[in-house]
Amino acid sequence: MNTRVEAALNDQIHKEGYSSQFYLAMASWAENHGLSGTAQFLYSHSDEERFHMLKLIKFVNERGGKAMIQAIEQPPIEFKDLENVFEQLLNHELMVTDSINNLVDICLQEKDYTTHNFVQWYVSEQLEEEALARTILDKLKLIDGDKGGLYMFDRDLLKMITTRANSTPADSKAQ
Ligand code: OFO
Repeated sequence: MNTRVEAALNDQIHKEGYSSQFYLAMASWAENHGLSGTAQFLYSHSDEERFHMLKLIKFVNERGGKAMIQAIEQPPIEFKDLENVFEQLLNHELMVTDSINNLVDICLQEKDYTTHNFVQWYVSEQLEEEALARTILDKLKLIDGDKGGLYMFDRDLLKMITTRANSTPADSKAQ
């Protein structure tokens, strides 16, 4: 495997692993604040990020490279409020999108069209994840801290897990 592509894929493995831990920390925060629907949504999002990481690990190893399992830094424990949770989630996804775009660039520069093809799955996934985070943030801004609104928001996030599970590519549900 091209060493530059391998290094970029390993960097992405680390980022997906961190995403999983970051959303796990958010889920735990939500659970401790009585937001059980939000917590379940974030637990499930954390599982998806782990799947993204595993998919990369398997790809690297199957193509003759060596997937590196690196230490993951401590995610935040406290969040100001629910809006802050989803602001951080959106900003994180924007950073991940930049990283995926960089990976696409490297594949093209190194003429690694197989990896380029593989990475397209992540390009589409990022589009979905950014759109979802923006939709959720818009809802929270509308609610503007209203308790009744937050109650309904929390309940609606539970429904979103089911909708997403039914619309996610089949292989992303395998884990
Ligand atoms: Fe892996 O898509 Fe979010 O980070």
